[in-house]
Amino acid sequence: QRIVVLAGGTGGARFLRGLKLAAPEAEITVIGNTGDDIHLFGLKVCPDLDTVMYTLGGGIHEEQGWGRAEETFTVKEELAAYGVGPEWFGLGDRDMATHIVRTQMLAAGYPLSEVTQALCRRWEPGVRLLPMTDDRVETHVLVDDGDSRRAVHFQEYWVRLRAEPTAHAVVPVGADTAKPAPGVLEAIAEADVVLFPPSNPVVSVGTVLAVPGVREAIAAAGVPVVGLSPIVGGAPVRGMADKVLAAVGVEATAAAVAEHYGSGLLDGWLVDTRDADAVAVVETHGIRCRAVPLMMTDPAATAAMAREALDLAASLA
Ligand code: GDP
Ligand code: FO1
Ligand code: CA
Repeated sequence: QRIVVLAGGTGGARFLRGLKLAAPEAEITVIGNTGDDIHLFGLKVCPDLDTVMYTLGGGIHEEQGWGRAEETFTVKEELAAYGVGPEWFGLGDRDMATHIVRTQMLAAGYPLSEVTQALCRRWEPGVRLLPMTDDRVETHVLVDDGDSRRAVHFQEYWVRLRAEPTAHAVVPVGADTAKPAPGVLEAIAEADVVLFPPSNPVVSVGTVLAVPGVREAIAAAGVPVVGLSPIVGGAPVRGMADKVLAAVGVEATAAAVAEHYGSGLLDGWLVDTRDADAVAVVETHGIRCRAVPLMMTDPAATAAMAREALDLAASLA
């Protein structure tokens, strides 16, 4: 079975760990969000690709959900002593080695997709990890700033500003002219099922879908597309997805997110048991829906979620 998953960072990576347990024989291709990418200290940082790679490869900081386990911050402290920031982004020493290898390979002319493959030779994530594009895409957020508005990089909005200023728009800058990375459209065309993990619908899955051709390839594949809600009980399980949903005019409910994806894209949707009332609402939009436990408390619970998603897909095939 060939499974394609459009993934962000923590939510996507944790789901993938469960999916690998649920479908050990499957060939899993992950199309990773690169809209969160940022250049810092001359280094190219790809938070969501790294989160997937470290989580599946056993190097992740488990509680935090991003960055390396047993991380230290000596380089960051030394940079700060020179007055060199940003001080608000925690780039650790171990993690930095990844960014150095990546930046060096990019400077030598390798595309991000090949660099990612090279990094994965160390981590062996057990999935094929593809960046959505080799082209530069950077998500920016339009926020209130006193009496005016300004655009800030997504990481500045999310990490420095903690998503506190009202967001009016989320723009994946560069997406409109980006090309899908090699293998992306092929993987979708050959897929038996496409899954949207409980990743951020706007800045993770939404950004992957903003790459021209991806949405069309999913529709053209003619295979079941099933998603899992990152919103449980009217709020994100972790993080501030409600803020970016508001910026695109979507309510932070499991049903509203399904409607946002739409029946043109989505065939099936899983909501948490405490959102069972949403099932009927989602089905009125032409999307098959089931209520099952959606808390990724441990790999076994997450594997059960993945099984439910694959079952729903099989019933729609
Ligand atoms: P990020 O790039 O690190 O923000 O990660 P993703 O975009 O992949 O996923 C973020 C989303 O994961 C958040 O909106 C959370 O609500 C969701 N999430 C995290 N843990 C869980 C969980 O246990 N269950 C569900 N249903 N969603 C979760
Ligand atoms: N998230 C934070 O909230 N604070 C940080 O200092 C931070 C550093 C960081 C470094 C490398 C990396 O791969 C991820 C990092 N993240 C950090 C997580 C990440 O940038 C975002 O939380 C997600 O991309 C949100 O979607
Ligand atoms: Ca992210």
